[in-house]
Amino acid sequence: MKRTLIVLGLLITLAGLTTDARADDGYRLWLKYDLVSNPQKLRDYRTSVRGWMISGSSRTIQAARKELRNGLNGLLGSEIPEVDGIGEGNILICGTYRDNPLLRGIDLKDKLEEAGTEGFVIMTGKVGGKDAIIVAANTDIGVLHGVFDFLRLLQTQRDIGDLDIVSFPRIKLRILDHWDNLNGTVERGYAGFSIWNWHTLPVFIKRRYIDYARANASIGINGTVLNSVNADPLILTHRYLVKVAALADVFRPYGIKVYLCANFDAPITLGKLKSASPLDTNVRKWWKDKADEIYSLIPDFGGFLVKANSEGQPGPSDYGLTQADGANLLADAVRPHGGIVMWRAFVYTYNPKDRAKQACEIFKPLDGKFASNVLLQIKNGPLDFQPREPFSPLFGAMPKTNLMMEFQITMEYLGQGTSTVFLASLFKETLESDTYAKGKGSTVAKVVDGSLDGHTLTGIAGVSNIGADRNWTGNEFGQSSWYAFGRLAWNHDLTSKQIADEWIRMTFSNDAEVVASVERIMLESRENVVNYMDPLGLNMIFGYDNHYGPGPWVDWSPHPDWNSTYYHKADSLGVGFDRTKTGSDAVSQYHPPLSAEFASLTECPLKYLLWFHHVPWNYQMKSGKTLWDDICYHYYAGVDSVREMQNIWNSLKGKIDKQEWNDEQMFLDIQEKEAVWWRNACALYFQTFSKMPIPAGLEKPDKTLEYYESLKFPNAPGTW
Ligand code: GCW
Repeated sequence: MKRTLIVLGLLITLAGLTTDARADDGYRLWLKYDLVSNPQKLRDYRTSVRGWMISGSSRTIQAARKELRNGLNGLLGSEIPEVDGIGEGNILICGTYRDNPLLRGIDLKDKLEEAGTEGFVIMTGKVGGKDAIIVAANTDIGVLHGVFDFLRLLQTQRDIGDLDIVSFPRIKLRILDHWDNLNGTVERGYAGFSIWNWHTLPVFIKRRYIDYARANASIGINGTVLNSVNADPLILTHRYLVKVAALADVFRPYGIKVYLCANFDAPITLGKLKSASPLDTNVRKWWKDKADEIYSLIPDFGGFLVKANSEGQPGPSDYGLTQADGANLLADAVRPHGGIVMWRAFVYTYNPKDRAKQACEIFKPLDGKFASNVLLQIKNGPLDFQPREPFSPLFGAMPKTNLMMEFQITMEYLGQGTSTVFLASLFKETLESDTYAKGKGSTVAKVVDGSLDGHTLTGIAGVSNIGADRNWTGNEFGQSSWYAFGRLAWNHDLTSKQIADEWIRMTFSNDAEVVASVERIMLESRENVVNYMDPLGLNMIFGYDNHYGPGPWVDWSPHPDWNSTYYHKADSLGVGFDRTKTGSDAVSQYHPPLSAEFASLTECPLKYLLWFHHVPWNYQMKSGKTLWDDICYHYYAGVDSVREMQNIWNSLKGKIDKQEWNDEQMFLDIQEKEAVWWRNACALYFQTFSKMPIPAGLEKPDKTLEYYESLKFPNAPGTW
């Protein structure tokens, strides 16, 4: 009996160990390369790829070779040999036209011309009379991108019998912005500390730095800004630049350049000069010398990102000069080295009539004044990464300036680290918005990819959601927004559904039910958050400073536009910010017919209603409900849909890796509680103005408004 028990115990322990060994901790991101689960597909792939070859010897090609080896062996479940000839055929041939003589027998000229410097061609064809799959490019980095794309075809179990793909990026600079501080904290970071260990650099190269580069290269990201826009000047000292150079060296083979945030006052703080004025020749020399020093250490350094005269940061206005004067100062310094400057348009004063108008007021008159190697980096909306904003009217207002997009992948205002929100929908909504700058069809995407105004220096940035958490993003679904950012930066024509589909297959499973169910969760997730946080165009009603949870009552900041009340303007008559002619007239910053549409109470899209209008509580909506009832129903629908997300996820138990499933179940639990918190707090707060009852049949808040107002979160993550 005793022996049986021991054996039983041993078996249970072993079973436990096996389960744990299979448990996925999310570290591998979307590059898992697990065995292809569909037996038919597996057979097809094994037949089509009997061997592989890759030509060239650069570090980039070595990285591609390693990726191919690991990827193919993992996906196909056995050692697929690297070969040096086409043999019996069915070989995967990768390389540049220049390095691989086998490719010269195929007519690739037109396709390669289209592929450009970073793109690639993937096609099936005959090489030396034998069947082959070809991954060809003009450059080694193009080959690496092609290898990742080919592996993605297998990961997502696509048909590879008849391939004819030409792929190239539509936007030149595709960049992750890290808001990482030198002390290891991450501003608005919800996935632990910074992944950069400045203390152990430049000697200690963490495995994670390489995997970071792999992940980014696999989705076409080609730049990274290592430090926060609230920049510590220390990053520009030699001691840190040597560390930056070490990271640049890790990223180089993956086609990723490093950029740094520069503090405008660095000539004073580091250079001991009396001023940082762009007109001061010593200041100009200081920046030139600094640029020379940086490029001597990092010959392919990308350039600077600057936040100036915003939220306490120094800048050219300190000397009575324009934002363009400031940007051009740094642009001059990096120009001889081929560097660029990304200058942020997130500039505002604290007591404006309408903060949403300020960026346009400040920057539009400067159109044409920025140096050719400057890009003006504009947040997607006029304010600040809200769950929903109309697009910033600067897109479409400065045809003579290189304008780049800034999205926020970290979810400062979208549930932070715990909520499940797939941001592709938000990114797409902005990119597809029509600015009407040159008539119908002048989309934000066309401004950003340069096609509307004929710009070639184009860019898109995403504020990173990456931290030292084992799975990189805290909630594993955060990975999907990082993934989506890269995929859209490469090709903004992809749909949210296509991107979700890829990510789910690579991350969780190719099982049709899993794909369909998780896709539903992801595609609806952003609207759900909007519904329970900021329906009908409400915005900026978050907890003070940490932006965690609801805070529509916040009215105590000395900066008027840091108060929620400044934005929602609730009173006994109604709610919303009048941005029509009778109010701030922000509508006039948009081109017709959009300006008129936004200005009209009846034509304004409902999703922006309270962004542009102060609407009476008893206003009859198109739905037949009063505004008050409609707001309530949105809040309640938001909570219901989070519960629906929970139901869907619960139905997938056993179909997804146990650890990944458990983690998400717990995060959804948090999200449900937070959704109820938002709903109750906002309904109770706005009710103090509307004086109308929460519609019959809806569950009544179980706590008082005073309770919600009393909640404090001094240690909420990401604050500084
Ligand atoms: O939304 C605000 C954030 C700040 C951030 C700022 C910016 C880096 O709350 O934390 O500072 O935007 O974009 O500069």
